[in-house]
Amino acid sequence: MRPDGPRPEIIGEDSGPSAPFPLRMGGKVVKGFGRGSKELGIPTANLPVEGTPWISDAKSGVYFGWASLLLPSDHPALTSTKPISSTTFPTEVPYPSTSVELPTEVKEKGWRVYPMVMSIGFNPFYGNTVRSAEVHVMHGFGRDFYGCEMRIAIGGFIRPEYDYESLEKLVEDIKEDIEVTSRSLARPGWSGKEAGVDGYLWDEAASS
Ligand code: ADP
Ligand code: RBF
Ligand code: MG
Repeated sequence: MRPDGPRPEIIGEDSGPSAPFPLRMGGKVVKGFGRGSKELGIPTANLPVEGTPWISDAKSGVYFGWASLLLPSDHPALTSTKPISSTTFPTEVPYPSTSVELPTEVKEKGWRVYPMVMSIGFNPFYGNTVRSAEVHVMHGFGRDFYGCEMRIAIGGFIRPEYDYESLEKLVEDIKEDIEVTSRSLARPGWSGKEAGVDGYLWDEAASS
């Protein structure tokens, strides 16, 4: 169960992530258990965990950092300028953005980079038997992006996963996770290269 009491408001050193972070993984967004957005109002893009060497040794819990997506040219997120919330409830801290401008040809291909908060583990509240990696992208999309290529650079660990007495308590903590992520990534050392915002996120190796 979750311990009572206040949580840290910000994670990590001001100068940026500390080893072993940033940790990276990527893959195509797959179908999950189908209860993220519907039950919680917080959609999570599930990533296959096979092929990520460090994941079996990673502590289960909540992590934060940056996520990239290769969106199809007709996806509303590429053209819409109106900001929409990524959740069905308001969060109090504005979403940060990267300090790195993506190369023009990378943007033209459809790559975008957003802040993210994610869970790696077994979802004790639901008692899953397989380990999952699910990413809540902090951006309002207006449409699903199943099958799209996603890359992530994890900057740090927020907290272990807990079981909760109710769904409301779980959602309350996830809201806090989103705000902690916004505050943490808003610092200068957390939005550029040292935080893993580099060519890995837009598949530079493949295009050069
Ligand atoms: P599933 O159980 O299949 O993962 P979810 O209810 O968790 O279903 O919804 C996840 C899907 O919602 C993602 O795969 C993606 O296509 C879509 N989606 C829309 N907005 C977001 C967002 N901000 N973050 C993550 N996924 C999102
Ligand atoms: N599930 C849990 O059972 N316990 C948790 O502490 C927990 N924390 C989460 C934190 C974040 C930021 C996110 C995105 C998900 C978390 N989940 C947690 C997973 C949640 O149960 C899951 O998204 C839904 O079950 C949909 O698969
Ligand atoms: Mg999901």
